[in-house]
Amino acid sequence: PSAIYLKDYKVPPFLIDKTELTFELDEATTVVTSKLHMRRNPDSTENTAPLVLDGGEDVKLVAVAMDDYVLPSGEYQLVDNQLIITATADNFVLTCETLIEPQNNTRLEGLYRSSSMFCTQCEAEGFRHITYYLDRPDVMSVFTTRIIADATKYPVMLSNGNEISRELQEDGKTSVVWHDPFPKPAYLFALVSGNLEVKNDTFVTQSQREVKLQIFTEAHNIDKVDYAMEALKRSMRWDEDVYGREYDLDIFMIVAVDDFNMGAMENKGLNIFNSSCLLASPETTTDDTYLRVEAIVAHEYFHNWSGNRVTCRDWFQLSLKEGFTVFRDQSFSADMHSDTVKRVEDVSFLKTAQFAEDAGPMAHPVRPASFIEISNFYTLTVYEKGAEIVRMIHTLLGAENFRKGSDLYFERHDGQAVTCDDFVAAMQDASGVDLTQFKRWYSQAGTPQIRVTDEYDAQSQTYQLTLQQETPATPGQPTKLPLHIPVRLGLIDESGNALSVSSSGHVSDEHLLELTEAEQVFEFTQVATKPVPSLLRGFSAPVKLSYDYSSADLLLLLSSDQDGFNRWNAGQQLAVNELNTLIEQAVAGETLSLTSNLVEGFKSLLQDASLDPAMVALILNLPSQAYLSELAQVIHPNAIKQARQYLKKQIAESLQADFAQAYQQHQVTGQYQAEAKDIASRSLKNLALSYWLESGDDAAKQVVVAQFESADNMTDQFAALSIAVHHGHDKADDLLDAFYQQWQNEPLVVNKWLMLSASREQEDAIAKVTALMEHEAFDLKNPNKVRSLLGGFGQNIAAFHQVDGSGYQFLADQILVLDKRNPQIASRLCTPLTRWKKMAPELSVKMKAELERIMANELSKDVYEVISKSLA
Ligand code: HT7
Ligand code: ZN
Repeated sequence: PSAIYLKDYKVPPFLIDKTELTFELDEATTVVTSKLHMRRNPDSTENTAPLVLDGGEDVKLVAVAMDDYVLPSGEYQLVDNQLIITATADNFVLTCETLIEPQNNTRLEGLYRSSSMFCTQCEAEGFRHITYYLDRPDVMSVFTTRIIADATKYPVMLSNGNEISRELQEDGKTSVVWHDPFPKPAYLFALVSGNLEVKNDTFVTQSQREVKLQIFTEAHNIDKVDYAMEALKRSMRWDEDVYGREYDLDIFMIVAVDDFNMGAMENKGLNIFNSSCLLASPETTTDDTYLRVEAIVAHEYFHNWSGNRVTCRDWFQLSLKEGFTVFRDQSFSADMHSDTVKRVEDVSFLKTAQFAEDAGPMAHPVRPASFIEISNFYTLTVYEKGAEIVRMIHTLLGAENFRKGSDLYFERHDGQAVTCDDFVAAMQDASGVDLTQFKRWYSQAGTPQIRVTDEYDAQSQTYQLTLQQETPATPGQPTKLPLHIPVRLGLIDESGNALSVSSSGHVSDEHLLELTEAEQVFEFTQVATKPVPSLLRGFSAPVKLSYDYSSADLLLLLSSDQDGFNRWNAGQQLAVNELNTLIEQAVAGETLSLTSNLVEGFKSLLQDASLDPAMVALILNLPSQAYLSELAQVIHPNAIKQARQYLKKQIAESLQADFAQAYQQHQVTGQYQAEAKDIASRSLKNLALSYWLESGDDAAKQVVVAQFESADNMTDQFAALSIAVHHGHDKADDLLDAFYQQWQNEPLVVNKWLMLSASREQEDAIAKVTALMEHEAFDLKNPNKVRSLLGGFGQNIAAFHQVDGSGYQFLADQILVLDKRNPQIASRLCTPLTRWKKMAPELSVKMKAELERIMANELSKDVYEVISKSLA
């Protein structure tokens, strides 16, 4: 397989003004007829280029006609899944008849079957698995779609836009026509047909138009869509209030499907969701999932403007829509719940997973310069780091100018397919802020590092901060240029009070520094006393910042920083410092012992009633195995695990009574609500229970079982179960069995059970996971189940990182099997193996051997790209 490059971009030689599609849905062979109203692109210089349409190996061409002339086989060619027609007029209608077999489509790209329904997934290049087309985002067309099916089996027949006719045909089948007036690329096309139930609602827009809202599911799930419907209405209102964006069609539909490669898809007017990201009920859904459902409903809805009305010119610009839309959904969730909690969660995820990606073999810029398979670039870098870039623009411009910038962007580019440069240009033009250097964020991969040193002169009451930035080399990018980095900061005195100081003539207790050079000195005057700097407040840039804080400084920040985010960060840093010392001791085979006063810091947090319990829980939650691995130069998984367990036990034993008390104190009474206040209490209560059990108190053992048995919501029941399983509770087996018995008819809950069972650390864990693959609850065809089981296994440190390499071998075997069915899923499963270079040598060789074994097979483009880049 070969790479394609951003530098080779050319405008399409042909355009498709109108696309008319007919689907004759059938269990055996589905017939697709397309009529493409085409013309040569006046902006293209390739005036004599042949017409090249993309198809797939699973699309069988029956007939092709140009205007009314049926092309004989000598007048077109089929090469590498492309349909090539050399002689074309300047304007013509191309008609194609193709046959596809959705029931045999295991890749879940294009048109496929999920349970009893037909559904589609066309982003990024799925449409070519339906029919021959110019399957690229800069070809935007007005679609009319006719669906013909047996309405007794498939009464619901949906596509984009508005339904314009429905009639019973003479042959007994039903024909439904949909028309979408907004030009769109093929990746936003959608079709759904099946026997579905619907929940109806309405939304009145800011200009008083009534929009019909519909959520479709299979009958047994329709009672779980109320929360998503409310979340949708909140999203629609928020986008009007915050961005001035109104919905544009008369109907907005969402469909839940069980088999889906990702979370959800923003098809115009017809979003399709993985049921795990849409369905919610208190008994079956945890708080985390409630928040995820709300965020994903919002994310897909927000794409209607940031993605659909204004789309990407090419797939290298993916972050144009994804980074911006993630930023929008993060802001929405922050507004709906707690700003600080949301920021901590997002940053924690970024620092754990995106930083690891940025330091690994697949590191790429937010706007990649090349790819082999675009599906591999739906990454944390494009999404999460992309959102951080938009957030930095927001910080540099301020809220008001940012809004002017987004207004200008939507106005200037409505109906167009554009680039990240166009986005930045709109922000710059609307605000007058020069973003020329800032644009390097889009093209440079790697996580920048900022080293900070300081100097205080008591006599002149002057404080100097020196900031040095450097971005490490990444594959294909050996050297980097300085970036434009916004650094928000405040200074605090030894009692924790904010110091109001002067910088560049501006007096305030918070400042925004703009770091643009490799090294820069910033001076503050009127600094009454030697300060402790609170740096990078709110995580104002996606960087690794280091400053030589003493433990006392960190405790001061933890207890008194005015910035909630930095209080959490100080707590994390204290815990990381302690854990790193313990990890060193474990690697050296020494007896572990604590060296800091972390426990005292945690005690005062637990006793401070003025704090948000959610923040206390976040701080007391020790840095994850994955985050500590990201920070390590060389990863020793078992030493990290040992260090975490030891620290947890020490904290638990020292603060046993505090945890027992916190558990009682944060009980939530009344009906379950997925509201910030209750979620916060449940998170602290369950964290306290986990520490309390770890302390060895027998009373906690009983409480765990009692909570499991009496909980009226999944958050509490699953928390009790996970605590029992991970702390080796003697009733863990019974509880796992009871849980399966109780929920065996709820697939989404069963998936949680699969994940937890696979992550359970036991001697014979690989055998247990192998047995689970044969369990009635498992299904290799279903991505959610594969992710649950193999994702759970990946978290099983002892099993996955067996020194004999059997854990890696097991995963490699699964990747090879899955690659034949579903390359996108197989490719994502490779991630843990790609981190082999940082692993302790005895593990690293075993991982590499498995990568080489995979590489020796005939692979999909997806897996080939990831494995070959990892071995390079
Ligand atoms: N824009 C959507 C991307 C997506 C996708 C990409 C590749 C393969 C399958 C997929 N399903 C959905 C999701 C989003 O970011 O909103
Ligand atoms: Zn998206």
